[in-house]
Amino acid sequence: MHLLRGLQLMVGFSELIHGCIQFDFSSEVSFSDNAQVIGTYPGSSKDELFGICASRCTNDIRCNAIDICSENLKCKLIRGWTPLTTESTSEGVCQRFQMNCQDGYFFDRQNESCIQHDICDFESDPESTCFLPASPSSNFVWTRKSGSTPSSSTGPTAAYRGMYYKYIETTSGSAGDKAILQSSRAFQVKTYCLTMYYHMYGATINTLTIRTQKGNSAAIDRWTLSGNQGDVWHHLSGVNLPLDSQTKIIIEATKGSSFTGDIAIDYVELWPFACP
Ligand SMILES: [Ca+2]
Repeated sequence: MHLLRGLQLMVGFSELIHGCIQFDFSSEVSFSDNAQVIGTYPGSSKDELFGICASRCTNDIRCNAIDICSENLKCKLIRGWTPLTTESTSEGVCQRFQMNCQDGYFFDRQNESCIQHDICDFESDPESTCFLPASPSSNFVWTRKSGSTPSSSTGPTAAYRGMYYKYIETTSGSAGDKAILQSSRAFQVKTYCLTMYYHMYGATINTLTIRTQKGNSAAIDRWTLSGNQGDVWHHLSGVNLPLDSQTKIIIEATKGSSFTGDIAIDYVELWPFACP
């Protein structure tokens, strides 16, 4: 039944495109597949919605699925892989279309191919797919944790996504100690975009830094934040990282003066293009 409806929608969809680049979807995904919404666009008619979604999805590499919601005249551009947030879509309200890509891959429309991007969600140990293992030169450690950190008044009470995150436990160690995650693979010569979630809650939070280092030359800070940011996960929406085969990514947390300095990160993604 889904297949038949999908075919009917594909035919209807082609007819509805008015002056937009054709959106060449391959299948309808099931409504039980949740996905991260990256934007919503209202329209004045259903015809217009298809046009908006087609052109947006053709030009936006982050999008590999769309919802057409005729009842409230909205289209939603969504990432069609592992869920990040639960979206309240119900059958009969929204029609969802998606390119055929495996989990963890997204569809590069310009090159018409599925591309993998890097994710560290810290859900498994060891995590063979994570591009940011601990650096052997660290004098302090990132600890993988589920639930609250041991001390009150600092650290998260749960992962941002899934069960596990990584954090620095600041009950032991000395102020200024640095815990380092360092990329372990070679990159192409281009600018990548790094996104992640961070939690910096406590009276003696020190500093979280993202930097790049080419070979043995001096590292370059690309993003840094210090001090208490409240008891909440924040989204780092994108840091541009010019990379190549010789350049490493470093994520470094520095310990503060007391036990109320726990810094945590979760769901680090590296996209093979500059931040939009
Ligand atoms: Ca996680």
